[in-house]
Amino acid sequence: MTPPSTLRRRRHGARGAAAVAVLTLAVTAAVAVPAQAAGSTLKDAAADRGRYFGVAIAANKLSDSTYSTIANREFNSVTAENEMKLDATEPSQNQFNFTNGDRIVDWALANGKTVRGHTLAWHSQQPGWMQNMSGTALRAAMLNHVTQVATHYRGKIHSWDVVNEAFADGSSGARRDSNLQRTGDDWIEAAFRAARAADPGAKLCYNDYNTDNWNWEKTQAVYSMVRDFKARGVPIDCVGLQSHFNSGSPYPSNYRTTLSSFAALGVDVQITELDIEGSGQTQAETYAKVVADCLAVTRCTGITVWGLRDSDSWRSSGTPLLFDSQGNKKAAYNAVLDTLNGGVTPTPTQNPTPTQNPTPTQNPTPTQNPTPTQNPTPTQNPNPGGACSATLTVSSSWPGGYQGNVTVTAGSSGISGWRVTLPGGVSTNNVWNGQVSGSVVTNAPYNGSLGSGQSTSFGFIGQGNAPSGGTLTCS
Ligand code: G2I
Repeated sequence: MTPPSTLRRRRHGARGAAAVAVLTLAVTAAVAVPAQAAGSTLKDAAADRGRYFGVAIAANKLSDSTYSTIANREFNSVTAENEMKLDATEPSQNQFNFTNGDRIVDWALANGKTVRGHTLAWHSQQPGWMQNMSGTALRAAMLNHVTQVATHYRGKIHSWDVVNEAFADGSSGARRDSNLQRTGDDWIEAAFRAARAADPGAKLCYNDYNTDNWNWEKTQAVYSMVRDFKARGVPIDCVGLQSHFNSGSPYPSNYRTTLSSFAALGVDVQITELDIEGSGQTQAETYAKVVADCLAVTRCTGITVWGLRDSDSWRSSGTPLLFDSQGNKKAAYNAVLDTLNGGVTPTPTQNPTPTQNPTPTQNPTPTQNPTPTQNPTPTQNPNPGGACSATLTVSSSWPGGYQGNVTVTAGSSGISGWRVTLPGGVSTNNVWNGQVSGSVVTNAPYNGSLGSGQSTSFGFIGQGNAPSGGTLTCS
């Protein structure tokens, strides 16, 4: 891993050279000031890559100066961890309380940060009066809540989690049963339409957990809903992947495929509640992989960590955050910063059991997806001695089109670039994580270098009938 100081020296050098050509006297200032500022905090390093870096914060901790100093120094986006939820904002029907939500929004805007709104409609954290409602009365109350809260914050919210966690865990691919769901399947799109009407400037997101592994039914179910919304003109702009990772619900090796697949639907992807249980280098490496995956997908526009210090986490015993309980930077912090600065491009290690999710601790009902119907288990590298090998899977199809995903795996010598020939008859000009010319796809600038046995992947939208999957020519 390249130490941050080395990276900063490299950045100084590049900027200094440009400055020399303009005005020698300005070199010292041009080198020292902007280069030191850029890339030395999470927010600056992320901004250099066109992303935001956010944190979930609690209003009552803003008076803790260690907390507010770090939050202000490192992050340029904030999410209210609890203060904008339904029970907080509408404790009695039609009587709204924005006191704590406003404290966070005011602090954020005063300090030049954007705000993610969390959340307008959710089965959980409902006030008592709403928990007891059903049918048309509940539908009307939910829409009134969406309208009133989004109107109150109009113009101040970058992205709203309009609907949170509406799909069931497990392999059903069904909606989660809830009082909101029982008002009719169209409750989600109704909420999105109400949010758009109330705040046309905010990006509107669907947000969920256990939607990180591309092979899981829950991921596929959310993907199908978003595709349907886009096809029918329901106003959705983004998908939030919460990404709470631990040993029971680990970072999946196909995470980048999930990000790029959602993005290919024409929505932004945001990592909205990132935390990774663990410690030391193992935790740091997983954080680096998540960041590298987001950077590899143009429409992955930002990352939010779900809390500041380990002691602030909803899972504090798992020490899942970037700062320790005293506010010191952890190895995970350095890994994230290095990756944002371009120092690390880890290739995800293969998950030995990509379709299993043994016992995710966050879930009331652990997710099992023993029989993913859409995406066969990635095949082993059939050609370990060659330069590279490539396998095609078709992850979904619809009348007139399909989505293909190709995993490229380096042979035992490693490679510095790759070239994959798509099957005859495939027609596409829509490829991500690769560059297409006719039927040949070559690596993108950032994913050509693969060490021995390492893999990367690219995706494409094809027209017509889907080809059968299998091995492709790779050189
Ligand atoms: O559960 C983790 C997150 C999953 N996705 C949606 C998020 O909204 C959710 O956040 C957590 C907060 O981190 C917790 O802080 O949501 C929990 C339930 O809304 C939050 O827990 C609540 C406790 O249930 C309350 O008893 C407590 O008063 O936190 C409150 C403030 O500490």
